[in-house]
Amino acid sequence: MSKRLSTTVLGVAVLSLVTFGLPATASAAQHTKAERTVTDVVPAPVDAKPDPRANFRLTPASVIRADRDGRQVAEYLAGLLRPATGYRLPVVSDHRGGGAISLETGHAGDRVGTEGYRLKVSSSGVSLRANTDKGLFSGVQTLRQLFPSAIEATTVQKRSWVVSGGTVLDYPRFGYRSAMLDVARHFFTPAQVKLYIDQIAQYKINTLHLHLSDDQGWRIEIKSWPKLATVGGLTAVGGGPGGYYTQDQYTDLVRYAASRHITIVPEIDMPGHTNAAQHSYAELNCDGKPIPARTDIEVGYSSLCINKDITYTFVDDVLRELAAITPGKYLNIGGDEAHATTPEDYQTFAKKVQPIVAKYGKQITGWHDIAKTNPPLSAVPQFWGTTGTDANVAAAAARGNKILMSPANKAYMDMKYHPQTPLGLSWAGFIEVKTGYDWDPATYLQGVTEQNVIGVEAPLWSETLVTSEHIEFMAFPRLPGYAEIGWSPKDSRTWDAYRLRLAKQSPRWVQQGIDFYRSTQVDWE
Ligand code: IFG
Repeated sequence: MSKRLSTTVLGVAVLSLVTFGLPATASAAQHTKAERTVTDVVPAPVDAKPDPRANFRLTPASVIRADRDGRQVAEYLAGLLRPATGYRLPVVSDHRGGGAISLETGHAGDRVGTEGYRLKVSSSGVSLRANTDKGLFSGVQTLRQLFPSAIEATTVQKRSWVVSGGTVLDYPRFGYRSAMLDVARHFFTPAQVKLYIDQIAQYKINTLHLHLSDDQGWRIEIKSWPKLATVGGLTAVGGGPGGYYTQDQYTDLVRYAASRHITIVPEIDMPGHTNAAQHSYAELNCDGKPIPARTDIEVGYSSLCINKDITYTFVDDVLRELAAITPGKYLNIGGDEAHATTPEDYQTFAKKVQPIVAKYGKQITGWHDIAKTNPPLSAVPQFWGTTGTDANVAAAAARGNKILMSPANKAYMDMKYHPQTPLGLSWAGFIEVKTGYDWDPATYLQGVTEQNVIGVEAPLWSETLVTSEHIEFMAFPRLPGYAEIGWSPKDSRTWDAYRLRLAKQSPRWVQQGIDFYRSTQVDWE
């Protein structure tokens, strides 16, 4: 081969190596363009400053560095990033040089409090600092959204991973940001509940209220009253197979939720919504006679027997066992729709039961109907009305009770989006995405203002929901809006700006396999 020809061949070889070869030197643009910026994040941060010159590229050599207190969150972050990147992303306690995502706890300043964080993304690395691991977890949810949405894929995606540059300083407006799942009307398995936990955790929700008992089903094992689960757990709305959590399964759910920095709040609804319990134990009925199981969706016909001693033995045993496996500070004792309990009996029941919660070291939360019983000041009535006034709730707030806001005509995710929505109910009205977003917990109720509000909850009742797909269709896209209402500064929340950020969330849901409702109010990506 002539010298010139061999030189040409060599030249072509070198050129091709460089262009397609290992040490990628492709144009800088391909590797530094970010899909998102810090101003796209949901919930909207307190302060987000983009810096496109500071994009960070994750590479196979990247590491996640964490101090001891940040290790659990670092491993969680690695678990989020490894599947789609295929990178090793070791979690290390020390690392010299750049290319690291570093998580540090402590000295983040008082302004960010216990749930906030400071995030800085620069071309040399990512720094996330918070006063607690809970704050790091919040920051990781923000960092996650600065990656391309393909990061949510569960299989390796051959592409570059550019994280949008900039700084974020963030902390929540309300400390209690909750979702409720009704596992009583229809039972959802531990795996289904864990899936929902992961879906709500990405929007900084920190509480999951499980509605564990109702007329149609009892869903938690109580060892001193075994038939509650073995009989009361057999049924469900529509006659389905039902189910229940053993105490071990419930404990595992509590642990899983805690690993996502979510606290479980268990609800035993009483004195109404008790048919499953009274079907399981005839002695709980005033006349001691058995009553049939109910699988319809009527409400307000059942009541514990207020003047029987066994009722309070039952309540004490249930709350004692539940408190023992619930590390969170609240037990929810329901209290709604006690239409089969006289007002006097309702008061009698409250006076006997509320001290039992305290005896087991827990604080009360319950539907706002409990406000009329003058509960302890540590109790949190949960507003579920549909009008802007409620004298009992305003009085409770005036006394010093904090109110959890979940007005049914704004926050009930089991409400249909519109009349043709195949799932859900409509007694509180239709809740399109904008309706669910465009309200404020501190101005909804007369006499309940910012300092009276502990936070917001988005309940999802399951009369008409059977599968995880049903849960997802009703929760998405509304749930991120409630998360933003609970987290973001009030004056930075406008529908016109939010709907643009919400649209950019949808590719993540597609990657996560969430079949969300494509509201025409949003120009989905
Ligand atoms: N109201 C009942 C729920 C459920 C709901 C469905 C409360 C507090 C209607 N009580 O909401 O049991 O049936 O939207």
